This record gives sequence, structure tokens and C-alpha cells, in this order.
Amino acid sequence: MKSRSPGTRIPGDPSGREWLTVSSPLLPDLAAFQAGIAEVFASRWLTNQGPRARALEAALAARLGVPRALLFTNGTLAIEVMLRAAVDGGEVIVPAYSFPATWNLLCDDPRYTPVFVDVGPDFQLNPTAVAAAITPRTTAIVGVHAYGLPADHAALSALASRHGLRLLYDAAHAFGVTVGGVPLTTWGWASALSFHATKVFNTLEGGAIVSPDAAALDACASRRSFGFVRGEEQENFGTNGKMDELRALFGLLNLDAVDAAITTRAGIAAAYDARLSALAIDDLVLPGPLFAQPGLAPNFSYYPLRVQARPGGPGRDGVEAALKAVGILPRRYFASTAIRSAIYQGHLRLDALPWTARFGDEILCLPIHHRMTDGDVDAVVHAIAGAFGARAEIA
Ligand code: T4K
Repeated sequence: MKSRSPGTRIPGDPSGREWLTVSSPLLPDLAAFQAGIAEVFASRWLTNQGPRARALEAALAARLGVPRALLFTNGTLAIEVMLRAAVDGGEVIVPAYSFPATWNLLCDDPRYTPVFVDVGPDFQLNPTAVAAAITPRTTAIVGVHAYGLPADHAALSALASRHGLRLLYDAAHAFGVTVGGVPLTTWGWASALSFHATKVFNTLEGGAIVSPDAAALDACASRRSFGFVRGEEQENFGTNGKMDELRALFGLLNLDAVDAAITTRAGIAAAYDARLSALAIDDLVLPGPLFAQPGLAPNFSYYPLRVQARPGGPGRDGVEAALKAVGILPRRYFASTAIRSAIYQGHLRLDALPWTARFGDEILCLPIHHRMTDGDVDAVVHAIAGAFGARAEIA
């Protein structure tokens, strides 16, 4: 019997059960964190670009291939500040298949109009659909590196240059991902990352904007701090997105452990690929080939399995139910696409978004994290096989 990782209790879950969850936060060594907290207490410097926030920004810049990084309290605020700093209104093209944080500001601020465009079979913004959506009112394109897979930067940047548009990236999933050794976070005018507890690299809550362009970062920096530029001189209607010292400390410690966590995740992904493909179930579309693109070094932040609906088959919902029945909690990232919720309907043309609609019905992100064991993978594969009335060969 192979060992299983200890599960997690979900706050508010009446079952009180311990689940194998889609993600599990990377935690620093507790003693090191406590020692760091004691230093913060002694210094009485808690926030406003303290020494730990500055150190983490420098370390992240080096890691993400950019001259400078700006830490934020969360990824959503980083996206909103990046958008406001990049363009002050107009039509902004976004993929309809993403997390609401990508586009909510565009729907809520009347100066902007979100233009929802379909993704392709690789989950990424489809450049042909983007080209067709560009109008004289378009000001920006927002690519999302969904699941840490790369958006088609060559095609998107060609379109942005041709039409004089700002190219921005929601890189919430793309911490440390490189193509040909180049971090994805060096692409475009700027990129926003998420360091939420569920992400590969986390600062409890947190995020960042990075950019190869010093002027872009300056524009974002002022908006992160009330619109101030020098002292109390104000240049825009900024917000407050600064990260405090305790979160920065947490991040500094986690940065030392993140590579080992990514290596473990890679092993889990490889095990899923091998064992799920051995089931030879046609309804399952495995993500393995997408992560095996030439030159790509993924971070394995998600394992997005597609379960195609076929007559007599369990479909995504049946597979999900089978997993939940044995204490495994996958997630439907991003079934709550823009096309599912009534609040977006004024902004969309459903017939133009076939892949988004399809993924909304098919997607199931399987548990993948640094604490998982071979026994956990066996349990997941066994439950999926069971949903199809098949038997998994357990190695
Ligand atoms: N852009 C994209 C493309 C994004 O995916 C996201 C966020 C953003 C932007 C915005 O970034 P942030 O503002 O969040 O920094 C999660 C995350 O909250 C969210 O960060 C993430 N994407 C989204 C895809 O997923 P939930 O509601 O699924 O999280 P939750 O609480 O259900 O957690 C999932 C599992 O993780 C739990 O079942 C157990 C485990 N977990 C979670 C937490 C919070 C733990 O073990 N410990 C924990 O502390 O949204």
C-alpha cells in the first residue's frame, strides 16, 4: 500500500473530511518565519517598502528576468493597476476563458469596454480571433498564460505593434515559466502575477507587476501608492496596493523552496500523464502534449484535464463526483467563464466563443502540489477509471 499525503479540512465544510485538494500552499520553515517575525517586531517597520519587500522585489526581478518588480497585496489589484496605468479607456481584448480577475475592472469601469475573444485548443487567446476583434477603439490586448502555458506572444505582439496597442499579460499562473530559457514575464508592456496561497509561489496573498520597461513600471508604481510620484506630489488617482513586511518575509523564505516544489509537481504531472494515458479512455484529453512544447519549462501549477461528454460516458461532472466520493477535490478552473454568468451577457456573443463554451463543460483541474505522493496519484487515477467502469493498473 503506497502512502497518501495528509489531507486538508476545508473551512465551513460540514463533512469535516480531509480532502486531497487541487492545490496546497507552499509553507516556509516555521522556525525561520518566526525568527523573521521577531526581527520585524524589533524593527517596528511593517510596510511601505520595508527592507523585506525591497529584498523580495529584487529577488523576484532576478528570477523573472526583468530589471524591477513591484509587489502588490494580491494579483487582482496588480492586474487592475497594470490596466489603468497602460490605457485610460477604450476597448480591451481579453480571452473569455479565464478567471474573473482578468476582466472585472473592464466591465465595471465605464471608460473601458471588454471585448471577449475565444481561446484555441491550447487554452490560449486565439490571435486570429483577436485580429478580427480589433477596431479603431481598441487600446489594448490582455493575454493570459492560462495554466502557466504560454500565450502566442509572437502573434499577439505583431498585432499589437501593427495597430499601436498595449500588450499586457495576466501571468497569474506563470511564475518562473520560461520558453527557450526566456521567462514569459519579460513579454509585453507589463505582466501581472498572483502569489495567492494556491499558486506555485505564494506570499499568503500577494501579487506583482513586472516589466522590461522602466517607464511602465514607474507608471504602475505611482498607482500602487495613492498616485504619489515624489513625496506627496500626486500624478494620478492611484490606489493602495503595497505589500507588508510579513508577507514579503514569507515570500523570501518560500523563494528558496519553490524550485523543489516545481520538481515534485513535474513528477506528479508525468505520473498523471503516464497512468491516465494507460487507461486509453477516448473521452479524456490530457494536457501532457501542451506542456511538452519544444523549449517550454513549465511550472506545473495546474493539471487541466478535459473530460469530453459522450453518450453513456460520465462526462466531467460524473468524473468530478467519483473523485469527490473518495475525498479528492478537483476544481473546474475556469468553468465560471464570462459566458456562464448573467452579469457579463451584455458584453458577449456566445456563438463566437466555441472553445470557451466547450472548456467550461469539460475542464477539471486535478490535484497537483508539492506534498502529493505516488499513492495520491494512484487514488486519483483509480477514481477516474472507476467513473468509466474501467480498472486502473496500479504500478
Ligand atoms: N488571473 C488569473 C488567471 C487567476 O487565476 C487569478 C486567481 C487571478 C488573476 C487573481 O489573482 P489573486 O487576486 O487571487 O492573487 C483560487 C484562488 O483564490 C485564486 O487566486 C485563483 N486565481 C483561482 C484560480 O483559484 P478558489 O476560490 O478556487 O480557492 P479555494 O479557496 O477554493 O482554494 C482551492 C484549494 O486550495 C482548496 O480546496 C484547498 C486549497 N487551499 C486553499 C487556501 C486558500 C489550501 O490548502 N489552503 C489555503 O489557504 O480561488
